[in-house]
Amino acid sequence: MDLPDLHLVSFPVCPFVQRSLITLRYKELPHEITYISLADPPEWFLERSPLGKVPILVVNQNTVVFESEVINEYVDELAPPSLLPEDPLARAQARAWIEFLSEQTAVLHRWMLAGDEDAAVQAREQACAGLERLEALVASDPLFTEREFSLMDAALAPLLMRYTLVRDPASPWDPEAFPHLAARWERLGRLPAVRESVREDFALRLADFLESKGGVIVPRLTTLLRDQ
Ligand SMILES: N[C@@H](CCC(=O)N[C@@H](CS)C(=O)NCC(=O)O)C(=O)O
Repeated sequence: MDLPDLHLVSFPVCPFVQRSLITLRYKELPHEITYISLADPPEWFLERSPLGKVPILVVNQNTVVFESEVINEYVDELAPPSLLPEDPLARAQARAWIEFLSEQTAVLHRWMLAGDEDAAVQAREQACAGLERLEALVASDPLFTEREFSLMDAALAPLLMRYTLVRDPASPWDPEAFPHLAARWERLGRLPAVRESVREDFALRLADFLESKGGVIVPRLTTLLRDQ
C-alpha cells in the first residue's frame, strides 16, 4: 500500500497532539507538522477542525481526521504490527484506559491552572486517585509489562513527561509513591519517538503557556520549568 501524505496540525504544548506525534514517530511514518496558535487560530484551521481543537491530521491534502485517539488508531493501522492488543476484550480495555488517561490529562491541567487553593487541592486529590489507579494497572497489566510500547503508552507519556517537569512539593506526582509508573516513564522517556515528540525548549514553552492562562500555583510551576 502506498503511504498517504500525512500533515499534522499542532500546538506545541498540547498533550493530545503529542500522543499523535509519538505514534507517527514510533511508526516512522513520514509526516509534516504545522504549528498554530490556539490563542489566535487561523481561519483555515477553524474551517477544517470540526471541534476547533488540535490535533487534526490532514490526509492527502483533503481528508481531515480529528481526535488524537482516532488519529492514533488510523496511524497504527497504516503501519503494522498493531500497537493495540489483538484480543477484542483486551483492545476494548486498552481504549477505555486511553480515555481514562485523557481525563487524567485534563485533571493535570486543572491542577496546574487552578484559580484558587481550594480548586488546586481538589484537582490534586483527583489526580492522586487517578495516579493510584494507573499505578495498579501498570503493576499488573501485561500490556505494560510485556510490550516495549503501545497506544496506551502514547497517551501515558505526555502525562508523565509533564508531571516529571513540574516537581512542585504539592504535586500529585511522586515517583516513590508510584514506582511502576515511574519505571514505565524511565523506559518511555528514553524512546526517541517520545524524546523527539517535543521541541528542545518545551519546558520554556510550557511555562509561557501556563503564564498566559494564569492560576494560583502557576508562578511556582513556571519557576520550576524555567530552571530546567
Ligand atoms: N479529545 C481531544 C482533545 C484535544 C484538545 O483538547 N486540544 C486542545 C489543546 S491541548 C485544543 O485544541 N483546545 C482548543 C482551544 O483551546 O481553543 C483529542 O484527544 O484530540
